[in-house]
Amino acid sequence: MSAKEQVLENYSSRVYKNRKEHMVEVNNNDNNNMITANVRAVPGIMTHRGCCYAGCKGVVLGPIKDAVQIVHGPIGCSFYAWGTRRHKAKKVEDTDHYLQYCFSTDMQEADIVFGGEKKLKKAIEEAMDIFHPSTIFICSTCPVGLIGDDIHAVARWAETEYGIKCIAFSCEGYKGVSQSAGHHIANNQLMRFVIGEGDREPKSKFSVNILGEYNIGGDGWETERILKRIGYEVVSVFTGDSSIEDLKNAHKANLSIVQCHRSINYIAEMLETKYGVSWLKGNFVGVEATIKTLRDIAKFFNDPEMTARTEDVIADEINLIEDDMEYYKSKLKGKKAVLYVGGSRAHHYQLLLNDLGITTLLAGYEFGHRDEYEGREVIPTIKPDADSKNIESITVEPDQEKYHLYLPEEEVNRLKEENFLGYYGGMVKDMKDGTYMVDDLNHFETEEFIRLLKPDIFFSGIKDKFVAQKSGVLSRQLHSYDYSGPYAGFRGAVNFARDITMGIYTPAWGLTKAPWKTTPTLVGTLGGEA
Ligand code: CFM
Ligand code: HCA
Repeated sequence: MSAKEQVLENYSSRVYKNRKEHMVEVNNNDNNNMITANVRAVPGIMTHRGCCYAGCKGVVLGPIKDAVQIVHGPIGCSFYAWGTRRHKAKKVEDTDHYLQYCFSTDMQEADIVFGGEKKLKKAIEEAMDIFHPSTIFICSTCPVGLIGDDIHAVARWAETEYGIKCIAFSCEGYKGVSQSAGHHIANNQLMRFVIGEGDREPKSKFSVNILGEYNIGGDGWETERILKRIGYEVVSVFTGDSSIEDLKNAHKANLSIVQCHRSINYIAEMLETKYGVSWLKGNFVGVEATIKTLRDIAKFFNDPEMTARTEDVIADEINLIEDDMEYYKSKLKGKKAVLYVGGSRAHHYQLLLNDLGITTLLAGYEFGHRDEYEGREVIPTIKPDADSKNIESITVEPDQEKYHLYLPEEEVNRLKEENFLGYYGGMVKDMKDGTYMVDDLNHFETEEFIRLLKPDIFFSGIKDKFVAQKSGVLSRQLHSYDYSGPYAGFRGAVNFARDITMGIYTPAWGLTKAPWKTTPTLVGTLGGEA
């Protein structure tokens, strides 16, 4: 019986029927790797997903450094979002910087009963008095939607009262089925109220946006370093180490490079429709992946000098890391991994693992949609359900004044047909036959798959980390990088390889034995027997 069948076998027939649709044994030959994703978790199952508020405030908005981001809700939600995601940012002179703060209305029972708008206004007044920000975001948590506070009206009030930009995000935690709904809500509002407002002309025609790069552990800095070294101008990064001013100018770039497709594909698409900015899916995690992405960008700009410069930089960067990578590869070759992360990294990190000779046995997303698993070609076949229909989807029209194309339209269309522009092939095409994709891997399945597949390392987040460790298996966090990083680009690959090698050669977890396995922790008699 396959590992998948062995895990499923434990379920009641109703849960079996549900969960089997979320597990695929990869077979790229018969081309049928259909998976169920972006639907509700089974009630009562210990899912490792997060909420809509986490996806909006925590993920997409969180890294924007110069907006005061007020969380309207009980304090717990704010505490949770206070620096835990490790989206790094540098203070820049003459730009506000609020990332070290945590702004909350600290809703109490009385606010829930009598309404919280007054308290929200008070919080804005206080923020204005102390910090004088030019931008305020208001983010809703669950109770705000339940009691019906009108945060959008409060935002309009703040704009008139103080002459600032104030944007409200109705990202109540319960919306949708995961963090994914929150990405969409954040994308919509940034498109409505930020992107397109700037008039800063790029200095170079080789101008790019990096979309879906949140600078976790400094990844975005390494990506930018490489791009700038080649000669690209980075107009905006969504949203790692970003400022509102940068984001306002995103429409001025000639190309968007999409790192995390799940969290930002809405903006990538809308930037193209409204302003003509083409996008291509890149990936700066993994040495080979980084090289491919750089060559793809050069192919888009189609300039002999930039192409040559790209090759020079690649050669030089490789030269600097080659020996280290070879050494770590000699230590790691043949090891086996399982990856379970949000919506992108379970794919991207497989490529870095390949560079090091590590095989992936199972990979899954908490909230990726079918396109992240199977590729964008399946999008037309995805049936919207009640949960996805609840999330607003906005449409944009070409902006007569600001629309611009770098390549002629026919060329753009040709490159789209080639699946070069505007395409993401998903994770499955990079996976070997016989390996597993599991969507919304829950606590029980984590334990079971670890027992059956016996990986050398389990990559995930804080909620599942301890499941692995208690099973005696090394765990590394692919969200927070366990306080290390950067892991992106050339230098990041070496950091990653070093951290993994340290972990694998410190097999502490496998050497420990749970105390109850050696001495009974409960002593007594049952039915008269010891
Ligand atoms: Fe994109 Fe992300 Fe991810 Fe994501 Fe996240 Fe994250 Fe993640 Mo944690 S935006 S989908 S919502 S790459 S916070 S930086 S690590 S789950 S795999
Ligand atoms: C989130 C944020 C998170 C959580 C990480 C984890 C992050 O989804 O709410 O579970 O360890 O990267 O900080 O994904």
